[in-house]
Amino acid sequence: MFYGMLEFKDPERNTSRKIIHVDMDAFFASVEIRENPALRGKPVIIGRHPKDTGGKGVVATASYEARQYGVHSAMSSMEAYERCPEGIFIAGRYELYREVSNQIREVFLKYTDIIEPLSLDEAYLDVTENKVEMKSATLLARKIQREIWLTTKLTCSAGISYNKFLAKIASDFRKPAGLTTITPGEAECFLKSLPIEKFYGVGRKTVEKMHEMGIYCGADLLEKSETELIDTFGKTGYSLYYKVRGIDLSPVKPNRDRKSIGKENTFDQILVTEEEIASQLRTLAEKTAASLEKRKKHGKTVVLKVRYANFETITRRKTLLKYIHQPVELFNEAINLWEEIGIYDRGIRLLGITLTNLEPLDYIPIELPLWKNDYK
Ligand code: DCP
Ligand code: CA
Ligand code: CA
Repeated sequence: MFYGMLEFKDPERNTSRKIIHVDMDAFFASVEIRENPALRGKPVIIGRHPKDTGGKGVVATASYEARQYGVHSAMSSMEAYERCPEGIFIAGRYELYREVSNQIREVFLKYTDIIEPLSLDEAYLDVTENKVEMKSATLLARKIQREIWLTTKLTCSAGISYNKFLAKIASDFRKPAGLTTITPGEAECFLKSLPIEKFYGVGRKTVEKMHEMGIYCGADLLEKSETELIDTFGKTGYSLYYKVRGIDLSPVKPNRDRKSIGKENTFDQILVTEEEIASQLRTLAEKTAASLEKRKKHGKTVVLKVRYANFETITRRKTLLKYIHQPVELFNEAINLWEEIGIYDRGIRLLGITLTNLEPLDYIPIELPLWKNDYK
């Protein structure tokens, strides 16, 4: 590819990775049916009844029975009601769905740490290297499916391939409780016959435009040149040119953990006395500690933030030799930093305590010889 004087090497197919995409079946609806088995086999619609909302509101999802009436996600509840008057409308319980989402994540974590959630009910897993040293990603996916069933009593569908794009399409291929593997050898044929609206990342507008151009499936897309696709669809066109050739090099990106945890507080009344400051720092230390506790983290760099009455803001930080997380430890370090600043006669409008350099609470650092720690 050429951009003026710059030349980029075209991406090549890399089939060495093993990627699984897992997606729960009719997620919110299945959770509700599990909670109330009387709903099984019935058309369940997740969303408030239009009668209760004055006709407003949309459908989050629907059981497969309700889908037979043409009800689907993002449809207005009113329309869903018209299509399926006997539908059972249930307001969503997101707390509960989040809980289930955490449970499936725990299952994934048994097999790999390289997990990229796309939403509450789906994730990509890179299992090229995995914690159980299984060679077959297909067998591993089956194991994960079974384990999700045993822990949540919910079904999911899995797609397995050598890149994210194919894995995602594969998980959608047989639903519910499906399992589809697309091998490097099968990819070309699979993509050729795939309808254009099934290409992940192709929105409704793009589909319309594709149809106008006579593109209905992968085989039609294959005939278009890279330039034409870029000219018409920009970045999407560029990426589709390669995807339809079975090339998608994007890595599974684990959601990076938060880099720091802390609390700050702006005061309605400017603080002037040492006692007030100490008492506020104590409160902040407690809140920060509570947050650390919740996320099961400890850290070894403490940051104190001070904003004076005139809005001048300073921060002071200190990296410790050991990890801390207790309120009293945080408070002591914050007070030390405060005393280091050593200006006691200015009003303060904001204080903040933050801990960075975080690690999981159960992480035991390897003790380095002292000389290596010296310059911290
Ligand atoms: N969701 C939503 N609004 C949407 C789409 C989805 O609130 N417009 C919620 C409800 C779904 C969950 O996200 O249960 C997962 O979305 P999916 O698109 O994966 O749909 P389902 O899991 O419900 O069904 P499928 O079996 O087709 O995956
Ligand atoms: Ca789903
Ligand atoms: Ca999903």
